[in-house]
Amino acid sequence: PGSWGPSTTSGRTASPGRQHPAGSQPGAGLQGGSRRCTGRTGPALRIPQPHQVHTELLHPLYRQVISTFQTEKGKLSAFDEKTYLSSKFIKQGEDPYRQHAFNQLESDKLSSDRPIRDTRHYRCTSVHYDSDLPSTSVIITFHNEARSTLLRTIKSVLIRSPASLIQEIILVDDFSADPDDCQLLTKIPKVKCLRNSRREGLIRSRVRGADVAVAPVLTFLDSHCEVNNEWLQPLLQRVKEDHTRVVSPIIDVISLDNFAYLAASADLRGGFDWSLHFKWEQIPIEQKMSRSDPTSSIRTPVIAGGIFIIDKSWFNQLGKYDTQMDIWGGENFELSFRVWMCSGSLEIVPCSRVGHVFRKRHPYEFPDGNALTYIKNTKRTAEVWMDEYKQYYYQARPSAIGKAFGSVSERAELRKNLDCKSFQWYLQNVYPELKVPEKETITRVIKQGGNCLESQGQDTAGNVLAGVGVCKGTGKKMASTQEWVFGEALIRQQDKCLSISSFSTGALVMLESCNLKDSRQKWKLKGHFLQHISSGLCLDTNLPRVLINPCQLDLLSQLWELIQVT
Ligand SMILES: [Mn+2]
Repeated sequence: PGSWGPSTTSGRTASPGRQHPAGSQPGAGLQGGSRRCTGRTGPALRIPQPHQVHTELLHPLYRQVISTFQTEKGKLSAFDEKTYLSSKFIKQGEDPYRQHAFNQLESDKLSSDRPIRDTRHYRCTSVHYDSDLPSTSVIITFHNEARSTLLRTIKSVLIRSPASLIQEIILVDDFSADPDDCQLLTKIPKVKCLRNSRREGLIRSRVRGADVAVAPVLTFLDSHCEVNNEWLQPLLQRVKEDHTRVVSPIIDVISLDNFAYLAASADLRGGFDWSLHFKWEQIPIEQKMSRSDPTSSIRTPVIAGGIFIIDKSWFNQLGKYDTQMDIWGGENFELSFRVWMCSGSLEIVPCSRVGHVFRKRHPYEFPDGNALTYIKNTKRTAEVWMDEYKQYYYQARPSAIGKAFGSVSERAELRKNLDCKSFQWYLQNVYPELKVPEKETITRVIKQGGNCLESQGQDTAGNVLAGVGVCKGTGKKMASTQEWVFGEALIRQQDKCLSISSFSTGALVMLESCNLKDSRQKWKLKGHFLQHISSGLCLDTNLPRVLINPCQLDLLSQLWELIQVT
């Protein structure tokens, strides 16, 4: 469900909704990394054409791959695909976007096993994986998915995974209008179908699927995906090496308009802001610089949530999901915080690629409304996992204040029993890039008689000028050009800070983009002076401009009065 995705290398934006792209990245897959897969022997699991080889001369692993490939193809042909699809083809004259928020006509036109471009970095093809990887149960939940899209998801898994690694594909039909959408697919080998008797949402549906899964590893997959070559082995390898790793592929983009398969940038990880809005963001520059191996995995503070792999016993031990969350949204934060804070880790494995149709809207209804559901789910997350930092969530999402969210005592108990670390630990160790807002944002006016310090627009060189002008407004409502915020030695107006143009006497003072490390922007209040810290010079007036001069007592042009506005 939903929409979460990175931008593609072609520069297209493909992630509306809660998850925004962090800018397109040309040259996907060209970044390096520090991890090297270890402990692997034997050939890569690529499928040669049977007629090209004498199978008796092959390594046993190749022989096995060829034979399973052939039998899977044979078994698949037993399923009456034509009838399954044609009964739900889009009708002439019908809006192809109406039901699914993507172009169903284009999906219906494509074959269920169409080839897609291998979007991995070329070095991925020579990485070797263990021959004894654990098998997985693939869990796909859906609600009224287009048949052609759902079938292509399933077939891509069967065709592009070593058969021995796919234990089963568990479909959880979350009360779709037509039970046959799911039921008929059970004629395909390994495919099982569970149907909810009422709408439960993604979270409870996934837990239901996980509870019946028999393989040691769970793979959660969205219902409008296509997995790419060798997508599964790199993920299972990471989980096999350390069962507390929760791993995601790079999520490529399947166009919602023409179903073209587009490579996503390989330099992105999951991030968020204080309103718990997911976004794709660039890997921090230091990490990027130290990456020498493009096949190595990328630590990520959060996962997008639609596609990931987790060890089944670890999933259970960690408390599965918060099943009081409804329909969709926010569950990825809850899981991500829980994994990190309770001594696991999250990563994106760049040699695994899975395509996903990113949409601009949810194609289905939320019984309680989209916004309210998202607030309930993220509020539960904040209340259980964010400690005192939840204040910043409420500050960023004031509509969550006072909203009902049910009891979280069970989840709080779970956190205690798992002996998880604090959210402060998470911020310091996993996501130091997330800036903590200033504790209080009191705005003030800076007065000199009847005049006020103000920003005065840009000069011809594009600099934002500072100066003094007649105070505008009264009491609680001042002109925004005359309101200032103090904090961390900065005197700030939105993201612009009061800054000296040079360190010499008489230098003009202007506004520049705030930078905590720039000593030109640091000030302190000393009596009635506003003193620039490193030069020791004082803010002075030369109407209508402001500048710095040696501090001089009783000089009215250096006398400032701070008045709190809010
Ligand atoms: Mn989706």
